[in-house]
Amino acid sequence: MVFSLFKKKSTRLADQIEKESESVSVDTQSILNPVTESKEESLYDRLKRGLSRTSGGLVASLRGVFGQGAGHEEILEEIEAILIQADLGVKTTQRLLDQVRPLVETNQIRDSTALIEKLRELIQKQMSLHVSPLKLNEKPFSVVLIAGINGVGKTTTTAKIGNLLQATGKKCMFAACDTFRAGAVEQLGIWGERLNIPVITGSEGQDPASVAFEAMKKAQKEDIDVLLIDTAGRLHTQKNLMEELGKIQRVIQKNMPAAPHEIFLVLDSITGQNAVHQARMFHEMLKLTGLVMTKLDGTAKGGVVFGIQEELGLPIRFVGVGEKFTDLQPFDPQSYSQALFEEN
Ligand SMILES: Nc1nc2c(ncn2[C@@H]2O[C@H](COP(=O)(O)OP(=O)(O)OP(=O)(O)O)[C@@H](O)[C@H]2O)c(=O)[nH]1
Ligand SMILES: [Mg+2]
Repeated sequence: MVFSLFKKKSTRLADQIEKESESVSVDTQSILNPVTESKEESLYDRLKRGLSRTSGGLVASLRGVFGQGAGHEEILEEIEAILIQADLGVKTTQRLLDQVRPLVETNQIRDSTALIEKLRELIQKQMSLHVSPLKLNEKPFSVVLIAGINGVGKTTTTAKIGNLLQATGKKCMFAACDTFRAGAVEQLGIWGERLNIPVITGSEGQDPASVAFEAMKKAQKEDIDVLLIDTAGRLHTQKNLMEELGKIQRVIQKNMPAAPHEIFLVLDSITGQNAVHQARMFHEMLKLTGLVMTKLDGTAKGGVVFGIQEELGLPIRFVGVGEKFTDLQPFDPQSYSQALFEEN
């Protein structure tokens, strides 16, 4: 059944979505060129604001590294501690240090400005290696599967991606495959209504794979460009969750062997390095094509975005930098590395 009108709305959620929807002003150009735009608050400004808790501490600490009389070893140890503090991860930090060490030891880097610029450059270069185009132009339509554990921001991210794509002229459809919780279906339904994006739903407890199957048929019939499938984050056990996702994936593939074209894992940045473990678990099951890091605005450990990409070799596709509707943006290594070291 296609989600239509909600007679009885969960008012708090509806109010919240209404509030967010009011501030929707998606600029098509900025989706295509996220780096260069400058409107009232550009994408970059929003990213900078989202990352300010991380960059504030990171830059202030790095500024203090070249104190009077500090020896090379002392300086390098301090840099190491600061990068780990920002949650870049131990291995990733080591790799950065290996590149910075000879420059510090030969005095090619002897002040914090040069150090920060070098770190920024290395992070940008490294992250750019993983950039690859999204498969969202597939025929007859593209299928995007959104997975992740409980509460990381899957449903909100599904809606936000739908909105971004819609602004670039793509006709979208949502499939609410979290049938475990009645509220989950309703939540996506409200987003669909607000964004004018059809939502395929099932009844509570219905096999989510059958909802995905129905959505595939509807998407074909209704000439949809991108079908976005929201899934459950919590089931009775983790094993159940993985099996359910596997089943959804098989049903989609049976319908269209090349699909899902994109499989995104949504990760809450606040989880820090634990996200690496989550990503490994999901990657094993689903063969992920990319990651979405949410809630960068709520953490002082925004370095985790770099750490995770380095650990897993998976591209970051989008980042969430706030609860507002416009606070999701395509990931761009240059903006990220710049915002990470921005003076507040
Ligand atoms: N600050 C902030 N909050 C976010 C962001 N993304 C999502 N949220 C909030 O995180 C909460 C959970 O979001 P949902 O989209 O319901 O998460 P979910 O993964 O679908 O949750 P389950 O379906 O219960 O597994 C909501 O309050 C969102 O507004 C973000 O980038 N920043
Ligand atoms: Mg959800």
